[in-house]
Amino acid sequence: MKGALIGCGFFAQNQLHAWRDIDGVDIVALCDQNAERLGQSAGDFGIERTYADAADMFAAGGFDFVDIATTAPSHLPLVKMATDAGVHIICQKPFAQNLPDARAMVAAAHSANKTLMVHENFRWQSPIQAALKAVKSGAIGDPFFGRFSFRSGYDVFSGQPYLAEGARFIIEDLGIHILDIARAFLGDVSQMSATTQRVNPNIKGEDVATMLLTHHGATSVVDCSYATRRSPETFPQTLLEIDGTDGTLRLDAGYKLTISGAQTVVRDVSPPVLSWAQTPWHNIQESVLAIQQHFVDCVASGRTPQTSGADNLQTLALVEAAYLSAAEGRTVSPRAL
Ligand code: NAD
Ligand code: 89Y
Repeated sequence: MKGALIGCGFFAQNQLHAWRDIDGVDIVALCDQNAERLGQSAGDFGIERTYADAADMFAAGGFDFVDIATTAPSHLPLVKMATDAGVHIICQKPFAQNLPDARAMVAAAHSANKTLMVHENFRWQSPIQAALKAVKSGAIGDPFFGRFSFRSGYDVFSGQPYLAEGARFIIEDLGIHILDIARAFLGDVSQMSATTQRVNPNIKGEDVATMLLTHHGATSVVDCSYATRRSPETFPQTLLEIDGTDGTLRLDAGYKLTISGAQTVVRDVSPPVLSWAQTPWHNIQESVLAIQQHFVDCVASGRTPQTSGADNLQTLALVEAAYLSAAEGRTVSPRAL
């Protein structure tokens, strides 16, 4: 399978490493408006075809899928170019800046009969997968409560300076992953209420968000903070507490998974550090390999990916619902958005 990648920035380096690790995939072309980044990635990964303009890359063709690794404002035009060119698409999160754009991308891929998957990778982290497997196997009975918690003081702004500049920050950038994890465990959401705070005076958006979600038969709390200085620093771990009718599951700091059912079992579910990974990012980096492998498997077999564009509309609706709830001080139904 031949691929092309657009956006050779901070995170795309992980994606390029992961593509290199996947059997049967060859990235044959790269695109970035920034000549320096384009040249650096082309050199590092030995990719000869480079383009400053995505339209030129699609016109030249010669690839089966495109990996869109740019930030959200460019996703709609790039996805439309890809569907016009008749290639499959994997696109970074946040999928879109608003629901109408996201729906337009899903419709375009549907009309072109091409796979459109969102690179929503946090649920693919191996500690999260271990916990999901346990809950889905019935180890704690029927879950009725979840807490999905990401609290850190890690400086994400040095690698991703744009995160300090937008009117929206933690829900759109990071909370989106944790909301998706909540959906993976407890299903879709009928009601959302949220509060937001900005603690760091040097950024524009909110860096703390606390969200209460109603699922079918369960309630959850999704709490996110980039203003939490604590020891141990847990970036980029998502901590879990799930209560079920027959027991409880905890994923604690240091990737310690405790399942208390008929007996209590404690496991170390630390993710491996891949050859190209750096701690503490290794957890995220391993999930990049896992989600990209899932994309390849789905395209090859014609299956719909777990985090397809259509599925991701539900996660994006939670993001919009959280901002609306926080702004208006009321409970919001994501289905009405
Ligand atoms: P970045 O700004 O470092 O890189 C984006 C690159 O895209 C830049 O080099 C820019 O020149 C290029 N670009 C933008 N529009 C373009 C266009 N139309 N044509 C060609 N090139 C274009 O950003 P980043 O930090 O790498 O983030 C990219 C995306 O990845 C964001 O949406 C971010 O939220 C996401 N991200 C995801 C994870 C994750 O775990 N899934 C982690 C970090 C970042
Ligand atoms: O951009 C974010 C993401 O998707 O995962 C972590 C991150 O890099 C900073 O919050």
